[in-house]
Amino acid sequence: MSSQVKASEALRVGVIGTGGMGRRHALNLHQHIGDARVVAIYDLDTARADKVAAECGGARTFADPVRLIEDASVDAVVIASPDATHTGYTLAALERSKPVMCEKPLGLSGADALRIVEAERATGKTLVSVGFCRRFDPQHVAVREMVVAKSLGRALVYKGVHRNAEVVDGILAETVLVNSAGHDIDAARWMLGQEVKSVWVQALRAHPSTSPATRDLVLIQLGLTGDCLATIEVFVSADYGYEVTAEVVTERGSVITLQPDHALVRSKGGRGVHVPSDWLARFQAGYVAEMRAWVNAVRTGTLFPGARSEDGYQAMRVTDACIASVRSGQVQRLES
Ligand code: ISE
Repeated sequence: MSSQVKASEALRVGVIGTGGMGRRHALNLHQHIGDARVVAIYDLDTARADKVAAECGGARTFADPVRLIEDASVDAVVIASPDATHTGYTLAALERSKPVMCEKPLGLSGADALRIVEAERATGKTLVSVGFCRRFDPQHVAVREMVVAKSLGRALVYKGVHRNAEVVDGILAETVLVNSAGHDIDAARWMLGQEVKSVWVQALRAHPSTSPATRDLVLIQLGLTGDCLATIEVFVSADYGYEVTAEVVTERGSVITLQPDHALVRSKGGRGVHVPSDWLARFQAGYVAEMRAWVNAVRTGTLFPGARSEDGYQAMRVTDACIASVRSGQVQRLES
């Protein structure tokens, strides 16, 4: 049992950032995880912080995120603020020995994420968990079980498709890689159990209506240490909706995630299923499972079964190489 939390008491969680992801984590903790209580909220937008605090049963709001982290009423912290703040807030939590669930990415670069790995190592404790939610998505878990069991022989190729409906005009390939592709890089590592040894990345502008610098479709090829290959399409202005698939091609077939559809709708001239508009709808089951596993790990003082600081670092280390490749047009090799 963690030193801060007694067996009978709920884990007292502070949430930093109440945008889409932060609010979803706060509400999941409040509504679906009985062993946790949201006791503290911070957001630069104080009106938004007040709203989420009220939705979570009257949590305290803080004017400063570091004051929230160090407050004695907070046992553990969820960081879901903008990407550029993740490293600083996670380091602040480590300085105060507070367990932290940091949304991806763990930093804006491999160097940022490595600072966290080293700071955590200096505490002598495992305090950092990373929000790669696909590790708790039932569809991704089902695919990985077959890959690990080698039910269809050895894995050969990981094929990821990651589509968002729309993003701001002028998005750069570097932003797509740092903010979005980390999920797919982590999923490839996690499903195959291998590390990335080479990357080749290209990017294009999908819509002529966007500004010339826009690169909203990124195509990533990976070479991995177990002689597997991976191809990942990250298309962040796909227009039709939010859709993610992961397929692993094996010696004797392939296994691919299904969409968590609930109904097939027949209407005049057509039959079809709903396509979610964003990740909050698509991965809700995964977010709840991830947060439940994190709360349980912190309360019992056991290892979080999802992504930890090393995984957050590996994702950013590979992302650094992807950025170098998309800029140079060349294959980038990673030191083993
Ligand atoms: C967002 O932060 C996520 O984590 C989503 O899963 C991803 O699809 C989206 O591109 C990111 O911006």
